Amino acid sequence: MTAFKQRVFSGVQPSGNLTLGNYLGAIRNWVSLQDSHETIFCVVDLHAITTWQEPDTLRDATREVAAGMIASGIDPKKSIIFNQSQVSAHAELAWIFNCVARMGWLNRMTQFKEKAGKHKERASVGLYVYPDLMAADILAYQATHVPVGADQKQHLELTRDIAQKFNSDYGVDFFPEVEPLIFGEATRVMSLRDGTAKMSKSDPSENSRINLTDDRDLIAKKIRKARTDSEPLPASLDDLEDRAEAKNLINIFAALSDQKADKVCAEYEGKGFADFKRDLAELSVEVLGPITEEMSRLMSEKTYLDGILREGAENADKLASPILKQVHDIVGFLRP
Ligand code: AQP
Repeated sequence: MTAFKQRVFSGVQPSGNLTLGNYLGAIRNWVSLQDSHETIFCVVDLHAITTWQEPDTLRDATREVAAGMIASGIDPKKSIIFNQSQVSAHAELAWIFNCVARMGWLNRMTQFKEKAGKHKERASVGLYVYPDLMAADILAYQATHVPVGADQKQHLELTRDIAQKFNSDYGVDFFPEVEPLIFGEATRVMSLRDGTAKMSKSDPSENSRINLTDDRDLIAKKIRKARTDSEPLPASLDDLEDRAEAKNLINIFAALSDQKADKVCAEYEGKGFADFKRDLAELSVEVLGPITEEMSRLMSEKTYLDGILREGAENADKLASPILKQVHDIVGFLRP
């Protein structure tokens, strides 16, 4: 008898180059789940267009995210890899969830506030209802576990609220409770220029992030140029509470070397940043170099990547279609 495997869903937006944040906060953690769970990984292009994307760039970025997943160790034989727009259940279920979620819930979402900034009247409606689409991404597969960076925690709480309200509105026990899986020493990787801002694909400053398309020299250069302070490193992470940039670099070092952040601190106690940055640059190049090189090789194999995405979409659709049909029946949509 085959043991029951819990279903995992997660995604990345093709809204720019993959960053070290996407890698450490999300993709890297997906790899180890492939053997123990049924895993579905999605390039969420419907999410990407909540802010305007140039169409050809979006197509390239979609392949690039798929290449990044595969180069990081996601195995298309073990996991479903596809792009969201190819499986219509996502958009259809998102509409139903737009009618389940409450305006008050969405008004509390900090990501919308951060991304829309002072100009929320000019933000797209899509950006506002983004969390409803995210709930649909997960629940279209009745997935129960979602490995993400810490920034997505609030959206996952909303997913739980939507699932609960749907179940209670229609008197069913249909959508499962979703668990966020947030792990590693770098659950929130910060900008290399400002330790209080999240490292993000769409930050206008290239030096704020490491892209998985950067070559070895550029990775090392960005680490060397990362903002720090003039104090020596302390013995423990607790002593870095007011030194956001230093804390971020320690967390990155810890995540890349699979160590606890406190251990890294202890190792560099009393030293200045010159030594530490030299070692971090070396470590980053050692870990990321093979991934960025494999990604760039895969990008020259468009037919292969498109084949993976096509097959992934077919398999994803086979899982989501019957679930969506049941949702239609529950809601009362006539299927004559
Ligand atoms: N800085 C980060 N630290 C840790 N995890 C992160 N993630 C993103 N940035 C960091 C995680 O990566 C996964 C995919 O994120 P996404 O592409 O769907 O959207 P995002 O969180 O909005 O990422 P970006 O890079 O900031 O994109 P833009 O600039 O387009 O908005 C998620 O699991 C996320 O937690």
